[in-house]
Amino acid sequence: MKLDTSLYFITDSTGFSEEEFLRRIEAALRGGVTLLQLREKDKTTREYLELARKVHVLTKRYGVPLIIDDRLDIAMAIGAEGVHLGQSDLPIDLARKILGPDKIIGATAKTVPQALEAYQQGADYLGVGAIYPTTTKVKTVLTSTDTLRDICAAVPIPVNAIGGLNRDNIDVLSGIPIAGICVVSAIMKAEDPQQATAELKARAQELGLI
Ligand code: TZP
Ligand code: MG
Repeated sequence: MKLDTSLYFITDSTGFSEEEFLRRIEAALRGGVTLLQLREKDKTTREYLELARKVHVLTKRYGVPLIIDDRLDIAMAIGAEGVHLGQSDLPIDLARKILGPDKIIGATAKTVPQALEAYQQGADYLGVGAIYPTTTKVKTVLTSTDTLRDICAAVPIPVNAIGGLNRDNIDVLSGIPIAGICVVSAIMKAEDPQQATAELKARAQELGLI
């Protein structure tokens, strides 16, 4: 499956029944997300694995690669297309050694040195942020759009902006050569996730971001 980070949906099942969570994921896929990450922080390994299996059935149906946050073992166990690793997770070079050249490895970077290191170790894309404060469960600090721009210039791989982004504020990214945007709440918590996805995509296209 081809890597297209232009509209990258990162999920958060907090507060949803499994049925509603999966329904929202399918709606986002119908709305046009190009990459999907399953991100679970409070589940047991077994729970994470079972949910990943179910989400993978959906993403495969829509031809969208599934990225598993943090957990290489779960990504491998279900045959997911890739894994996303932060600065406290397994180092990118070790993950690459284990996964081989074909799986997608994403990395979080908040500075140019972190971005260069992740790229040199074999990351396929970078997530950079938080651009705005976020209500999503995450330990993060803000990253300026200047740093985002510097990171885009420093590495030849796709760079995505993340953090508090929605249809009404992504104009702040105009003119920065990002490959795409990552969102959680803008889709996950939308009244109509399919429509929210389609509208976000249209806005990002209108601004020339993707
Ligand atoms: N990393 C930096 S900000 C963030 C992550 C995982 C959460 C983004 O969530 P939202 O709801 O799109 O602000
Ligand atoms: Mg992580």
